[in-house]
Amino acid sequence: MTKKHRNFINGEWVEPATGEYFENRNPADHSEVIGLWPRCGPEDVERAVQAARRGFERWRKVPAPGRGDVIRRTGELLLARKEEIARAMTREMGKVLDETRGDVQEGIDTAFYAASEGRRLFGHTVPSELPSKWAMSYRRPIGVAGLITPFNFPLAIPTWKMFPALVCGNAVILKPAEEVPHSAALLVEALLEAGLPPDVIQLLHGPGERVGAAMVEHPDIPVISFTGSTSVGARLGEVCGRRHKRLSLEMGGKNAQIVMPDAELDLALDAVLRGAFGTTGQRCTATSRLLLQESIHDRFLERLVERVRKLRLGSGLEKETDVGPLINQQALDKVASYVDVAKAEGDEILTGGRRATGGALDKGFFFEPTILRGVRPGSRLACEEVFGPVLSVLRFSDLDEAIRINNEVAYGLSSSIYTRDVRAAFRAMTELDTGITYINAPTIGAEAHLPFGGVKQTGNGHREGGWEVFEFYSETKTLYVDYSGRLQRAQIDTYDAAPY
Ligand code: UN1
Repeated sequence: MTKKHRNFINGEWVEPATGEYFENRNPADHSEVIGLWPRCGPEDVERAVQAARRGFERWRKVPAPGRGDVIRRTGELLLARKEEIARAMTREMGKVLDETRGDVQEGIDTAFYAASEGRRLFGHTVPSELPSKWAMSYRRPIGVAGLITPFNFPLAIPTWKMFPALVCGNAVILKPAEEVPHSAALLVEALLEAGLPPDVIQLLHGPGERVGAAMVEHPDIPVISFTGSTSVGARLGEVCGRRHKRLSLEMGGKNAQIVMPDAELDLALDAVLRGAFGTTGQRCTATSRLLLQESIHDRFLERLVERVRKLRLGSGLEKETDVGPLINQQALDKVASYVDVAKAEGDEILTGGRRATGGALDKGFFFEPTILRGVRPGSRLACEEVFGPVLSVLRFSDLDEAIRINNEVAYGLSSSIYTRDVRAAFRAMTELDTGITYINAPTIGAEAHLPFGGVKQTGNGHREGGWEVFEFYSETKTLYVDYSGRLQRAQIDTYDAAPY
């Protein structure tokens, strides 16, 4: 019988109040059921919130370096279990083992970095305008943080949110994507084993429309962090605005790699292969546009197509596999529909363009790596996020035009330029309208200790990763200490009674 898994609420692994479950299947072989997972409802959310509130009251009193120690031990456990977690992750979401190992490593890096922040969490000490008075700020926890995470980085993205939230002294409720409940459970197990007080973390499974929506509406979850689609992010923004909640959104991208004529073309070629087809194109940072300068356009494309045709599709657990499956049937249908749009828009399909079939591939959601040539700026394939192995190629004449094309989409997460010209590189660094720009590196590959996030429709001004995320998960408190022994009036006595 298929194993029924549980939520983690109030310090226990428990069945859902709804009594309902959903199947988690392997996207590389859809006949394989990995397990049954709870399909929670609002009642489960309510229980989790009440438990998390108790957890918060306890956890906020633990000194931040101590909270950091728990996260460091979590990182050590993840390190010891890296291979086991990577395999479980590949099995439930499909990307190749090298990439799931990288995903776990990103979580480990995040743990060690966040632990070190537990010994900083700096405030400021600044001079007061009045004598015998000190002025300072420090950072306080906020409360219960609701974290809603996607399928594509089942470990890294929950840790990006959870570890800083915990180091800052908040309690957390994690609602992972329905496709990756197992990875989330392994993460929670590591946290508990590392010594996190059990009611500080709650794990709820189920669909976003039900569980995520109830979390966002709940008055006792003052902080929400979401990674997912721009359309869902917009809905969350409305609710959080109405309820005065703090909200961090990481949403879509339409990232471009620009190749200048002076670039090292071999390097640029390796980069676009990895950026466009790694994780089967299912990254927010995936390269989904390739901008080629006209003098190298044909030459570069010819070599790229040759390399792409050699990519091997299959289960991410097999060593030979370069590209795993898409996550589910819906994703497959969406990618196929974009190929239809491309045809209707007159783009030329240089390779791919259809579901990959034959042998074991028939059992999974495989799509052939696809290159579209002649995509016009402003067309749907030039502007919309596909979230699959589909690369739109656009041609430009000079850097001005490349920058213009890069910037004329609604998203702004990542961008990349290959060039040996320092002037072009600096112009790209300052003029590409994205949250992240890479010089001579692919659009993917962000590191855990730097801010991560995008501009325009990609985000709402917050960053994950790095030092900035600690500001999101804490509230600034300002302190004034007057030891003058008299009433001192700011703005008035400052000048009238000043002793100088
Ligand atoms: C995402 O796709 O949402 O930079 C995150 C990268 C990874 C993280 C991607 N380190 O591609």
